[in-house]
Amino acid sequence: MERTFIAIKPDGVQRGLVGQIISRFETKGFTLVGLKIMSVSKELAEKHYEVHKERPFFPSLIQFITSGPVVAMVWEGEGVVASARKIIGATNPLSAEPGTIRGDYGISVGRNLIHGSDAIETAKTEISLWFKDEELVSWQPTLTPWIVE
Ligand code: IDP
Ligand code: MG
Repeated sequence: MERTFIAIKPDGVQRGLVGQIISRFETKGFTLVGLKIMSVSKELAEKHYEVHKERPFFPSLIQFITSGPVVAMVWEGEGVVASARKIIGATNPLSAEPGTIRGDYGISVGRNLIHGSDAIETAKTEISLWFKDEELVSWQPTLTPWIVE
C-alpha cells in the first residue's frame, strides 16, 4: 500500500496546529502508520533537504527546521502521495488555495507549516530516513469498508 512522509514543521507545532493538521489527513480517510515528535538534528535536516543544498534559502531552511520540535508522520492509502500534496497546497502559502493547509494557515514561504513527499520514490527514501521499520505500524482500520469501495 502507498505511503507518504509528512512532517509538521516547528511553526505548525509552536502555533498549536498539530491536531487540526492531523485531522485533515484522518478525516480524508488515510491511515496513520507512524507518528513521533522530535528535535531534528542538523545532519537529518541537511539529508532531508539535500536537493536544495545549493539554493540561497538552504541555510535559513536548515536553521528553521532545527529550531523547534517537528511532528513526523507516515500516512497510508491509495494515492496518498499526490493527495497529501493537494491537501498541503502550494509551497508559497500566499499562492496556496483556501482549503489547503498552507492556504488556510500561512502567509510566508519560509513558514509554510508542513512538508509532504513529492513522489512515491521520494516518499520511500524519506520514510526510511525519518523512521525505523519497527516504528511503523501496519493495521487495518475497521472503518475501511465505509471509506474504500
Ligand atoms: P515543498 O515543501 O512544497 O515541496 P520545495 O520547493 O521542495 O517545496 O522547498 C522545500 C522547502 O524549502 C519549502 O517547503 C520551504 O520551507 C522552503 N523554501 C522553498 N523555497 C523557498 C524560498 O524561496 N524562500 C524560503 N524558503 C523556501
Ligand atoms: Mg519539496
